[in-house]
Amino acid sequence: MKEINGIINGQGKKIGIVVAEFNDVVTSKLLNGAVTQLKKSGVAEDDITVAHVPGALEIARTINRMAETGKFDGLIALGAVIRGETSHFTYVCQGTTRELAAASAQGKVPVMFGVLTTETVAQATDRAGGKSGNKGAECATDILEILSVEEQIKQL
Ligand code: INI
Repeated sequence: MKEINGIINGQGKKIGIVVAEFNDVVTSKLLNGAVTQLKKSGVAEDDITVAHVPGALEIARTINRMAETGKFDGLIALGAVIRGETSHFTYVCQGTTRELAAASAQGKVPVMFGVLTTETVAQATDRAGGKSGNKGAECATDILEILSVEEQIKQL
């Protein structure tokens, strides 16, 4: 039996991040968590590219453009969708989730989903460096893990 486990080693890896400006009190913390963790894991600062977009609904399009360049090994999508008083929240969540899942499943490179969808600002803050960790940092580790798994699959 062959078993594959990803290892976390960012040396030589080129990573793109797309981060939404909407709810930037939260998304700036996700970005900080992602960049800090990538660097801790061995990714060179020059190998990290960050694209800022207006809101969650614009993330997938920019992720797709970055994927098409062939210049990135992996991509991270960061955003925060927080429930307001209208159904807009639902549409933004559904659109963003569906498009990013498609980008990762069908695009050239893996895409990590670091878009928080929460009821309150407090829940989002908890997940952006607060008591429930930092989703951006998790995405940084996860992208390196999946890249390692894919490399090992190619070598079978
Ligand atoms: N964008 C977000 O990133 N988070 C939100 O919570 C949000 N809400 O609730 O409206 C949001 N809306 C903006 C949207 O993503 C687009 O940027 C905008 O509609 C322009 O296309």
